[in-house]
Order: sequence, then structure tokens, then C-alpha cells
Amino acid sequence: MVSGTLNELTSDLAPLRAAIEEQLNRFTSAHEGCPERLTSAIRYSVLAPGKRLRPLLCLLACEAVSGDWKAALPAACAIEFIHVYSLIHDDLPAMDDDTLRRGRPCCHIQFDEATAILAGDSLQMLAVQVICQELAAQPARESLRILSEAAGRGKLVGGQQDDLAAEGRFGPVDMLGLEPLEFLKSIHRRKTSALIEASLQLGGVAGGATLDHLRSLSAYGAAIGLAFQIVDDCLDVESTAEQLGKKTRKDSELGKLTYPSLLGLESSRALAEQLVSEALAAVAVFKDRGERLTQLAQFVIERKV
Ligand code: GRG
Repeated sequence: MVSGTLNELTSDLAPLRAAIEEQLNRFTSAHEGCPERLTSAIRYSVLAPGKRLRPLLCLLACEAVSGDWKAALPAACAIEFIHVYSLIHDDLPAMDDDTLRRGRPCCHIQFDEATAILAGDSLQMLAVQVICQELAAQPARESLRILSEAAGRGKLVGGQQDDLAAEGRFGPVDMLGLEPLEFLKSIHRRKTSALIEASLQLGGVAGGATLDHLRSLSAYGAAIGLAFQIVDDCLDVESTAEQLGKKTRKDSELGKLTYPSLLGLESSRALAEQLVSEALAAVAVFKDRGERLTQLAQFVIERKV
């Protein structure tokens, strides 16, 4: 068990959170040619009270390799833009058909479907733009490689497609020849972990990480990414919509494959614990500079929202 309470970590991370909010606000301000309704929808979604897990991981990865987190702020915003786009599109009637996100009406409810689609589209390109604009040529190229891979058809988008397929949306479910648990992991490695892993890698690139350090950050990211998803599935069963700020028990209503449905709650939580231990082992190499990554990993499984 890592020392420190959630409150201590939260106040410790307050300056990082404040810097993230400031930059998200700056990068989403009114832009020439962008209609006011679209700017409003983008800002409504981005500036809503999210946990900022991915941008925080990005900053802490930079801190682990260089001792300072500030160089990773543009990359941290870029990853949050991709994440928010994915949430907006995931909530659309054609996908998950949700009404509540981050404790507020979803973007397509607050505005309209077309505006929500376009807000998501804009955020993808805003992520690219921020990286090209704010980073030097070499780290920008490397960061775009990482981001486009993680957010692309083989990871985030492909994982989402298979997640919808697993609901039987496109006909009989094809588990790609895998056992149910492995099929579920394959979906979540792509849909959830890939972006979390990319957050760590982008932070590493911003901090000038060596290849070995990038590998350690990736191993940490992949492990806590999967742990995060397992906890997400558990919270969907254990919590109320008021606690989570989004609809709960949708998975079981849809008869979806989840960790609790396959393993039960106790074994699911045990698997998440094991993954967090793997994540901690991966960042031990950073010694003191990796302390906050260590603490954050613990809170991924202790979180209540
Ligand atoms: C539409 C291409 C496309 C992908 C959608 C984001 C996503 C993929 C699906 C969301 C469904 C879901 C419940 C995924 C589980 C993990 C996850 C991404 C949770 C939401 O992330 P949090 O909890 O959200 O970090 P906040 O609002 O705190 O940023």
C-alpha cells in the first residue's frame, strides 16, 4: 500500500490540475471561422468536471523522466481533447445513446446531434493542431505518431467497433477466436488502455525520455489502463448514477460482457490489484521522481467516481 491519502494526493496535484484547466480554457477559446454554437459545445464538453486522469498521467510521466511536468502541458491537453471527443461520440444515439455525462446532459442533449458530432470532429483536429503549434519538430512528429496510433482504427476506434459488435449490433457476436475474458481484454486494451498508455508516452516524449524509460511508462500505462476499465465495470455495478455522474447498470441491461459478469466482483477487483502491482513495478526505475505516478496508480483502483 502506498503512503498518503486521496486528499493528500488531490491537494498535491492541485497546481497541475489548475495548469491543465487554464490551458484547456486557452486552447478552446473562440477561433476565427468557428461558429459560436460550435465553440460553446466544445467548451461545454471539455471544461465539464472530468477527472483529468489522462492529462495528469501525461504530466507525471514527464515529471518522472525530467523532474518537471510543465513541458508536457500541450500534450496533456491534446490527449484530453481526444478523450473528450471519444466521450461525445460514444454518447450519441447511434453509439451508446446516453443522456448524462460528467454529471451534466450529454453534448448532443444540451446542443443537438449534428453539433455534437462536429464538436467531436473539431477536438480531434484541435489535438493535432496544439501538438504542431506548441512542440518542436521532432517531439511533435513523435507525439503525433503515438497519438494517431492510439486514437486510430486499430486501437480506440477499432476497440469501440468491437465493443458495439459484442452487443450483437452487427449480427452474431464473433469473438475473434478468443475466450470471453481474452476477447474482453482485447476490446479494452484498444478502447481504454491505448489512450491511457499514449498519455504516459506523450509525457515521456515531452520530458526527453530514453527508449527504456518509454518502455517502462508504456508498461505502467497498459497495466493501469486495464485496471481502470475493470474498476469502471465494477463501479457500474456498485454505484448510483448520482455518484458517477452518468447512467449506471447499462452494461448488465444490454447483457454486455464485463469483468464482474465474467469473474464476479471480488475476482475483478483482485485482477485490478494485480495489474496495479505490475504498474508499480514498471515505474520503480524512476525512484523518487516516479512517486506521484505510484500514488496515482493506487487511486485508480480506490476511486469511487
Ligand atoms: C467513439 C471512437 C469512440 C470511442 C469511444 C470513451 C469510449 C470510447 C467509450 C466510453 C465508454 C466507457 C464507459 C469506457 C470506459 C472507460 C472510460 C473511457 C471511461 C471514461 O473516462 P473517465 O472516467 O472520464 O476518465 P472523465 O469524465 O473523468 O474524463
